[in-house]
Amino acid sequence: MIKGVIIKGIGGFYYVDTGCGVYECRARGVFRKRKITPLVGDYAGIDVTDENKKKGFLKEILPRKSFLIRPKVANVDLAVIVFAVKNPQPDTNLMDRFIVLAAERGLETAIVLNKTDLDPDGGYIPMKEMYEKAGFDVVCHSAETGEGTEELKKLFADKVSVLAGPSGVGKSSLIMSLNPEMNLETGELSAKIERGRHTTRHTQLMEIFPGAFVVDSPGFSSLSILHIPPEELEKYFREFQPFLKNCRFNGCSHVNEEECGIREELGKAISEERYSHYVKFLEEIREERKYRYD
Ligand SMILES: Nc1nc2c(ncn2[C@@H]2O[C@H](COP(=O)(O)OP(=O)(O)OP(=O)(O)O)[C@@H](O)[C@H]2O)c(=O)[nH]1
Ligand SMILES: [Mg+2]
Ligand SMILES: [Zn+2]
Repeated sequence: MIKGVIIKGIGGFYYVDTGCGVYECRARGVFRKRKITPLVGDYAGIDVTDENKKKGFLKEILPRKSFLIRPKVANVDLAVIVFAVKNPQPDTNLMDRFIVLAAERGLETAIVLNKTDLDPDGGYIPMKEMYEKAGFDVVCHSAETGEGTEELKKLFADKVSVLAGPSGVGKSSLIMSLNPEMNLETGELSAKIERGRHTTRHTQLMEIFPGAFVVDSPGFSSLSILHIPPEELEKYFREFQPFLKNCRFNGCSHVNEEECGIREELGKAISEERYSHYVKFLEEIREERKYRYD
């Protein structure tokens, strides 16, 4: 048996990079029985069945350090959330959902505001400042002008990162701007809407420069946070953390309780916009739980 990392999974085949080539592998039935779905980013043991044709079988998946559901990927260190400053318009509600999910999975998070060339007046600066104030690294990038390329190289160095964000924000283009040899398919937004599908159709792991492993994945337009217990939501808003101790009541939900440390910081250390998403998410989660009988 030899070991490698799953870089792609398509049509029942898993492509495993062992460092001595990429092997096309089928999964043994044992995975189905144990209800394990191999993911991009998984470290796997394989049995080679044909060395010349580079074919084999997946034999085992090594324990995972982390995994994300959207996109489906294992063992990443950093989630990089990519939004365009324009075309398509940024949606901070969706951005905050992704931030919550990545935090819940224990992943580091960074934000890229892409296509800055489309807004030379810098209308996105308040959004950048809002996320910086909340404690995130925010890189402004343009594949057109090359702004932010060096900062991105630093961000991706010596780790496994996943790019996540809506369709058309320029995730694949961003990878190509760092390494044109990657040869990924990119597509116009209008063409995507006409065809009703994403340009990137498969999640794929690649080494874009030595030591910098990046996962490109299809964009998403919605994300569910309903599985998160309501009392845990506050943990995933990082700027809330220093002020939780100031709430008068144990189990304060920070919505309408008196003497709430979070609401005292509104418009100060905590932005109204991020807080309004916290309240929305909490309502959604509570609403969903009303109809549960467990
Ligand atoms: N003006 C401008 N256009 C860009 C930039 N980056 C990407 N684009 C364009 O935006 C469109 C979408 O880019 P993609 O890289 O395919 O977007 P994606 O996020 O990979 O989309 P999916 O694969 O569908 O999730 C393409 O027409 C790109 O040429 C940028 O920095 N500036
Ligand atoms: Mg893409
Ligand atoms: Zn409170």
